[in-house]
Parts: sequence; structure tokens; C-alpha cells
Amino acid sequence: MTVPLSSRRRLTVCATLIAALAGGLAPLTIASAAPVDTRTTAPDMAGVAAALKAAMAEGAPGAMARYSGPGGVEARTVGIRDRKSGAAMDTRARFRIGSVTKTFSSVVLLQLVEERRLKLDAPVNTYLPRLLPDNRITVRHLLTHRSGLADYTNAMFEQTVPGFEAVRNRVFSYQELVDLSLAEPRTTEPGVSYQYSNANFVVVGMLIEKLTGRPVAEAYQRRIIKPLGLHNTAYVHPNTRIKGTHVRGYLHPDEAGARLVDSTEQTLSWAQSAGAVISSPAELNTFTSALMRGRLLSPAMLDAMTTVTPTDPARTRFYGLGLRRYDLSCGTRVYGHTGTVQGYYTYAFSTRDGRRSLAAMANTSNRGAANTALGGTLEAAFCGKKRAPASTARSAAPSGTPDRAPLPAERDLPERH
Ligand code: HEL
Repeated sequence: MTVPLSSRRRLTVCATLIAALAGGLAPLTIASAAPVDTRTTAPDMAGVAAALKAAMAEGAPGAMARYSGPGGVEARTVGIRDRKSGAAMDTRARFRIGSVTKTFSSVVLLQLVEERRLKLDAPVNTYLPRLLPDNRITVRHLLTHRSGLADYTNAMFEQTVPGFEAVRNRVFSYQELVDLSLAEPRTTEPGVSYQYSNANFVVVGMLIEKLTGRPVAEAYQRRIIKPLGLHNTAYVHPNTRIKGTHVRGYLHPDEAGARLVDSTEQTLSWAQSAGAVISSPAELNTFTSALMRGRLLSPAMLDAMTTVTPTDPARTRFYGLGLRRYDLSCGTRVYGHTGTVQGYYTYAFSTRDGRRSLAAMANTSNRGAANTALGGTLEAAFCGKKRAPASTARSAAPSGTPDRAPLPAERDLPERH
């Protein structure tokens, strides 16, 4: 029997609440999937370009954005993608997408759930015996950043450039990364609070490899890259180079006025399934749009993935299963992920119906103001020029926040949300 969509959403919300309560968790506010977005708002591409320029004014050598919607594709570039050659930013160029990789990993794992090869609410140790010191940590806790596994990258990159240079050519095993996390105190009891950690998606990678018996690269290839016909998207770990036309990444040192560090070549082994995918703006549009259109997951799994809880006090940001939701000032909800790896900031989001998508990147990092400015592309692209009626705008925007204020980037907030 087919369950109507609205009932399925109610069921998902109820099931999640029951699971949370049964697990003895702190009560959570569960926000269900957004209704299908039928707006046809045209993107404000001048606003998108202004946000890109603002990212440059904040220290990015270049930036670009590509929007795809019912009216077609629009792209904007500013600045350069290579400081040595002076080559202009180019929307055909590949770059490192950082934690947008987490959405790829989540899709693969949720497909394995669909295939009944694992259960979301089963302990991780069921599949990876004795890996974690707590049998209460479930697969869902990993995907929602509620496991309490410490983020070993905070210590690793406490000093930005020395931290990066110490790992840029290193190849870690998954176990070594888990050990780094377990050497630190856990940040929450399982399931109790959202504490973003790369360690969660390292364990997701281990689960994928254990259950498929193959490297994660093959899983991304077989389950996402090939079916969607992506030719510029790859998981190349531990190779350090980005093949083909690509954007070079420039890391800001902590010391004011110090020269930018070209951080393009690195193993990304410190992140692997938490952050090592390379892609392009068009292919990120294709990926987030296909995901939201249900081309990668069943309706039930997509409902699970888009069932979110708030991560910030203003309640404009949410996290589902390896997926963020941002509620924009015009009332539009967008789903996707952000990414920060040395030299690259990325945003890749789509509306819930997958009809509109935006990918934006700037070739710098450790410069929060540039990332926040880049985030302004979301408001411009999805809210367009027209202001929403006051009542809608007020209900979605945090009080006192102007309609078009860019959302601050996650690491620019005083606490990590
Ligand atoms: S951090 C985030 C972002 N995620 C997480 C992951 C990713 N990236 C990292 O963990 C890299 C952190 C170091 C980045 C480095 C820089 O700016 O290049 N910073 C420093 O070294 C600071 N000392 C939550 C922001 C996400 O958006 O999900 O990507």
C-alpha cells in the first residue's frame, strides 16, 4: 500500500520522536521536511555577483556561483583561479568541496539502509565490532553529529598553516583517525546534542567499506557519480593533485599580513569520507537537485535525510542526515551542505523540490568573513530581488536580522553549530 506523502511525513516525525524518547534522549524539536517549493522567484544574479565580489573584498583571490532553475542556468565568476598564471575563475573548473562530501557519504549509507544491509538505529559496533567504546552510539547518531565522538581536526588545525603542512602529504588509515578522536573526551552522551565532528563521517566511510567490501571511492562512483553522469566529480584520496582544469586554493595564515599559502595539492587524508571529494559547480547543481528530486534515494530515505533538528539558537539552520537545511529570509528552505578545506569554501544547496539549485565557491579559507560573504549568494539566488510579504519574512528570519543579511558561516559563529 502506498502511504500518502503527508502521512508519510507525519509517520517519520512520529517515528523519530518515539525513537528519541525510547532512547532516553533529551527532547528534541523535530522539523519535518518542507512542503514542495513551488515558487518561481527569479534569481537576483546581480546580488549573487555582489556576494562574490564581497568574498573577494574579504580576501578571496576569486569566487564563482552557478544557479540552475526553471528559467535556465546562470553563472557568475569574479577574480582568478590561479595566482601564478593569472587564469580567470572558470565555472568549468574543479575544486575541493570539503564537507559537501558528507552528503555523498550519507547518500551511499542510506542506500545501504534501503538495501537492508544496515539499520539506522542499530549500534555502530554491530557492524564494526568493538570499534567504539560505547554500544549506545548508533548509525543515526553519526549521520546527525550526535555521537559525541570528538572532532580531532580542531586540535590538528589549531595552528592553521603548521597544522596543514603537518598533514598535507600524510596518509592516515581510518583507524588512525578514529584513534585520534577517541584519545579526546567525548563531547556529548550519545544522541543528546548536536556536536559537529568529522570523526562521525570517518566512521560512516568505515561502515561503507565494511558493508560493501570495497573502497568508498567505488561506492561513490557506482551509486552516485555514474548514475548521474558526473565527469568532473571524483574521490581521489590519497592522490594530492586535482586533474584537469581546476581552481587553485589559497589558505590564509593566522598571522595578519602573511602571504597566502597555495594549498591546492594535499591528500585530504585527514578527512577522507568526511571531506575528500572534488567536483564542479554544474555537477554540484546536478547532485543536490537529483538528490532532492528523489533520483538517489527512496521517498522514505529522503524523508529521513531531510528530517532535521535546529543547530543554532536563531533556528535558521538545521541538520538532517549528512544534510543541512537553511531557512532563508524569504521563507524558502534550501537543503545541501557547506564545505571548508584549506583554500576552498563551498556552498551547494537546492530547494526541496530540486527545481532550483546553487553552487558557490571561493578559493580561500581561514578567512571567515569571506565565507560569510559567499553565503550571501544563497539569499540572492533563492530569494531573488522581490522581498517576500512581511509576515513570511518575519517568520523565517531571526528577529532583528535584516531581510538580506548573509548567514554567518558555521565556523564564524562563536560556537560551532
Ligand atoms: S568545518 C565546517 C565545514 N566542514 C568542517 C570540515 C568541513 N572542514 C574542516 O574540518 C577543516 C577545518 C580546518 C580548515 C582551516 C581553513 O580554514 O582552511 N581552518 C583552520 O585551520 C583554522 N585554524 C563545519 C566549517 C562545514 O561547513 O560543514 O568542510
